[in-house]
Amino acid sequence: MSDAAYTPPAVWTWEPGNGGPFAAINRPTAGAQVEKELPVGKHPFQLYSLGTPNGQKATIMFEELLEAGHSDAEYDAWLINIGQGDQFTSGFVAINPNSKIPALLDRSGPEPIRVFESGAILLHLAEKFGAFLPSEGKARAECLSWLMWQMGSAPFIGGGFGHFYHYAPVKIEYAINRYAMETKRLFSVADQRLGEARYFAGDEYTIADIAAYGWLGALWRGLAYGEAKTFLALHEYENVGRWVEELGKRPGVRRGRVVNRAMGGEEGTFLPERHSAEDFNTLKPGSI
Ligand SMILES: N[C@@H](CCC(=O)N[C@@H](CS)C(=O)NCC(=O)O)C(=O)O
Repeated sequence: MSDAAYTPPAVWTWEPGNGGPFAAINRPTAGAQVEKELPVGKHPFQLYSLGTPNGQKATIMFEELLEAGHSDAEYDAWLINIGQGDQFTSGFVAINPNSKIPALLDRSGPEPIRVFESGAILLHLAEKFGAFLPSEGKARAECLSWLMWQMGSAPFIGGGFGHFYHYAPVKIEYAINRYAMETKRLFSVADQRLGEARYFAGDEYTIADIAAYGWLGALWRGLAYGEAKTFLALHEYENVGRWVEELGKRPGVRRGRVVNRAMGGEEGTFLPERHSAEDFNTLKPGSI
């Protein structure tokens, strides 16, 4: 290995610029950096997000609920541009002290309820609408287990593999080997599960699938981290491929994955914000 040796000092200190391409946005402290309120629309649910794999979990869930006939699940999706620091405004921090998208304000009851962490948003909505979450027994336990598996594994794929393979200003062989191995292991876990069951929880499509699709789907379709699909030989995971293609035909998934996107494709093929079902009609034909 040719990586330069680094001896950590006794106490680490932060200097602006030592965070790679995220240097401008990441800091070692929490809390608001700017006083600014969030906009509020007319619907019961206010989503503040961006169309990343974590953000897509929430938009796919809303579109799946609407597709299933839950008209009370109407939502406003506002764009939080994490590259410009929108996650550090006082309004956003008030609903997510962790300053990460997605974050939700549920205004459907007598007092607004904040929900942050994509897994918590999925659970909150699933319980509220009695949808995409088996009510009891083995199927519920499987659903919750795979949901937590996904939430625990995403940082290894994104913060580990994606960061060191694609974003890091220096390519560190040790780090890439470590996280490529872990990402392939996670694909192997998913592939074995989807070889024995149609969906993660069993026969039923659930929030465990919605959570996993943003990540596994983006990598398997070659949409994340440059040449990662080839580098990780993701075509080997045929059961994951079968599942990604099946989910990719669902209207709720197709609509959800274009909402809150700010880039990555021709203009007019995605919706940075969504305030009504009619907004999809403004897209170029074939966008969803
Ligand atoms: N565990 C969180 C992770 C959310 C997350 O990492 N969001 C990223 C975008 S995918 C973000 O907001 N990053 C902004 C930052 O780190 O400043 C969840 O699943 O909601």
